[in-house]
Amino acid sequence: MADLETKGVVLLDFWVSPFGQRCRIALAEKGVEYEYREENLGDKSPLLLKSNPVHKKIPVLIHDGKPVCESLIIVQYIDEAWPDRAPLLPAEPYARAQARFWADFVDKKVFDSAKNLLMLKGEAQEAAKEEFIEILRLLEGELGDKKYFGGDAFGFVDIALVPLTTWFYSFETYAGFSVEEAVPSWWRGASGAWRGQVSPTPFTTPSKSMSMPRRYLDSEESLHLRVCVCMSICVCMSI
Ligand SMILES: N[C@@H](CCC(=O)N[C@@H](CS)C(=O)NCC(=O)O)C(=O)O
Repeated sequence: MADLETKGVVLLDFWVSPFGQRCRIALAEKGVEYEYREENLGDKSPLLLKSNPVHKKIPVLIHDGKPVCESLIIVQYIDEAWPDRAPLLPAEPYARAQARFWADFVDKKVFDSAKNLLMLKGEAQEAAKEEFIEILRLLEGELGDKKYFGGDAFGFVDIALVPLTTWFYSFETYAGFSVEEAVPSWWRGASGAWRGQVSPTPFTTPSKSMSMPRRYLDSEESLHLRVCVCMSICVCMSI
């Protein structure tokens, strides 16, 4: 059994975690072979507790025995550790800083606002909905006419955001709004690019939700249910 002394790449993950999906997408983009280890978040493995003693959360990437924690830091690490293929961050320092800014924005704003959408009710939920739509509009403005956030190539900000869009159907259903109506150009642009470029077969969550690159998902069965379960787990355990 592999442990922290093992050579190679191990990903401690939870199959529907959007944070874990970021790491899986980055590893797939780079063509890195790795061992996937599913964690039971209700009964965390000694390896997870040892590798991420501060937050005790997945994902954790263990590379040649050295653990790296926090999904955005893991994606940047993957980009630097395997630099020869599919650059995820731009080379130019200012463009790199901008990419980090927007990925951080996705973490701080999209995720936190989404939690409010699911947890608040009545007027407070209405306010959360307005805030969420405003956040999507800011992202829409940053995307502009570009195919991906970084330009022509799928990259760091796309990886930060794509897994969270698989939750959009749940948000829409729960909070009663339509992302497509609220930010139509972003819907057409970003989701179209992700569908067309990243996945040959569009993966669509039930109804009209945003697409998720299919090759990065295990199965399309009951995605909505799984997303809700994961969302509940993530929300419940981080508040
Ligand atoms: N900021 C972290 C968030 C990771 C996270 O929230 N992971 C959840 C699963 S989706 C987790 O491990 N929860 C278990 C816990 O909080 O005890 C990242 O980007 O990696």
